Amino acid sequence: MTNTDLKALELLFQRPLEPVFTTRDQGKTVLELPDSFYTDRYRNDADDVSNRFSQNVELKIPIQELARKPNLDFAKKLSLKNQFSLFNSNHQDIAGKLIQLFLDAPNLKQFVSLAAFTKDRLNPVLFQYAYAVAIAHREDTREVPITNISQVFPGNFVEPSALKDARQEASVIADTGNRVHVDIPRNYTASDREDEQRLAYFREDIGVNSHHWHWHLVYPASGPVAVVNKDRRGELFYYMHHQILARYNTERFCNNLKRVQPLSNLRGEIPEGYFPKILSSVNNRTYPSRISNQLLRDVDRPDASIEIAEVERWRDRVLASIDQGFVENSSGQRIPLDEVTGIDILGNLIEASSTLSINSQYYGNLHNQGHTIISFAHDPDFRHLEEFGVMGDVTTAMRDPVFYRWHTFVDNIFNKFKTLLDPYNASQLGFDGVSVDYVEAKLGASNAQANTLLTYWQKSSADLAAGLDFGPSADGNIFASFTHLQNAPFTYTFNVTNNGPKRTGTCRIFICPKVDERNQPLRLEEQRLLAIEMDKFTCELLPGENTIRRESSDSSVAIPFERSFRPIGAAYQPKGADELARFRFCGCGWPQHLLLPKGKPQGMLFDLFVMISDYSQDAVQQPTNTPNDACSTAYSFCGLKDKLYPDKRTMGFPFDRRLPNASLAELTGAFSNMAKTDLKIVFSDRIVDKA
Ligand code: CUO
Repeated sequence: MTNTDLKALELLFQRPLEPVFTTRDQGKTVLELPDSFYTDRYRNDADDVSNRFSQNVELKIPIQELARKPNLDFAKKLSLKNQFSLFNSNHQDIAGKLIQLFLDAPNLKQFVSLAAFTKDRLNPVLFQYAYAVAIAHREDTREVPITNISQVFPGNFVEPSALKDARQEASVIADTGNRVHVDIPRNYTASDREDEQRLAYFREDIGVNSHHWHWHLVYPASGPVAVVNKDRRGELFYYMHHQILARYNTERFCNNLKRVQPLSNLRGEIPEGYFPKILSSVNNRTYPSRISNQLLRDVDRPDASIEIAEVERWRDRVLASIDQGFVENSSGQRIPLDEVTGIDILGNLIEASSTLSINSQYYGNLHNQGHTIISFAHDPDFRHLEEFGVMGDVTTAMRDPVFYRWHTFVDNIFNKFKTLLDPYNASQLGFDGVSVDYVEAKLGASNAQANTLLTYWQKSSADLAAGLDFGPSADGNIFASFTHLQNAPFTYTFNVTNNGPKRTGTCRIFICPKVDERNQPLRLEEQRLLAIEMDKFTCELLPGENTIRRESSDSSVAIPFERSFRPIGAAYQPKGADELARFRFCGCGWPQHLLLPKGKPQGMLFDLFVMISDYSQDAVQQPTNTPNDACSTAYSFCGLKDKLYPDKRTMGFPFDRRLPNASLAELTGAFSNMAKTDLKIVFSDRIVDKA
């Protein structure tokens, strides 16, 4: 990146808790601030401080004076040491204003100045969030890569003793190349006395949590309309979280646990306790824990107040609206919940997006306030001066078993709406003259057996340096090793006969578990709610026989490990324009290493389901002049940047609605454009070191 302004923006992701004048970019670069930028703490020593940090640097980037200093009073309610929560309406509001302020900066230089000026005056997590949203949405910052959140605030993702080791390693061993990898322990949050611990590898996976953070970053619920009002965002809120639950429930079957029970009763005890043992960067305390069998109570604190009865009232109103088939806006107008837009309306209203909800006064703030009540269960009236637990933070919420219980409650509301719609009919499901004759999924090895896939543990490492503040010198890489589930890459092959002219189809691949945790067969209605989207892509069908091949690594759901944990320093950045474009906003996507559920050592059976639908009914006309987006591989959950969602069917099609047949076999028997085969996932309990 030759433009020093863009470089400065990139550097502001580094060392989030250090003052903005300290060296960045491995000690090579410093931002030269106007005197008026120094906070009161350093103002009298501004010369000293700036001289001290500008010795021996290779590059000084001058920061322009601000034309007008912003009034930051709107953010006062959130102190620099408070925890910041996207589920908290006050915090959402503050973030919305800050994003608007960033977007309003008239040019790149003034945006850089504004960011440098505000950074040390605002809560650092708030700053990093709003800053990342602004970078993602400003026209002039398209080339700035957004640092992965696990690197900005590593404490939210890993066991804190690993960070201590990392700091020590960095202070003792000057040469980055000689530093050992710091090991993040496995299974550190509970013992196997706790059944839920069997899923810890999924809940506490760094890639899973960073995906979830990234999704909420791409689809904020409040803020400037231009940022919030993205194509089908409410529907995508439903679908992305629905898919997380399908995966989680299937993962539970693999570990002999039953499906998640929805948290429908906010008056009962929550049997699942959770002790996160991770550190919040802003106050250097571990996130509060929740004991087993905790009762939820009304929250009445300076930073949040919500009564359980209010949430129940919102829930009842939403459910009643679904039964009636319409919602009412604030002027009492009835808006039908139809089969195309109904789910999008409900998604924004239930989440709730204060900017997009059709009537936030009446339908309230159901999903977010659920997060809030649960996250303060340990100290609802602030008598112990404790902050929220992991459920209050999008970077950490998925670690807690109760996340899945709350989201199952939310998902059941969406599913209820979908279940009331008519089942799909033959004209919606079929594709005349197209027949899928054969499907298989196979590992790469030449002697591999078709339809037997493999999972195992893998030990990988990622660079956590960006977020390590006050290291000995502003340098270097800190590699942390951790163990995660992995799957061996595989290839799908389908044989398709096209008894018509050349045409285009959309190939949709799902896997559905066949049996539950007790080995009892699942009905189609259960399978459809557990269907896991694996991939979706368009395919050209020539007249006659076609063979379609697709690699698991090309999945429209997932992003590669390397993209989740890429190093982002100048030395790593690609030169070519296309390559550089890839470097942009591309961190959203399900982690490829969790593409397949774990399976079982003896093998676990799934239905591999393939459907080719008629592209002429699926295609979406993108508005002209949208910039070419180089990272569109994970669009199923994340959409395309600055574009319409590229599939006209409702998300999850054909499993989002009831189906006209009694079983999956009957369905694929009735429609030639669908096929299924038995697929076995075998888990091998060994740890493979990443080469
Ligand atoms: Cu993603 Cu509840 O929406 O965490």
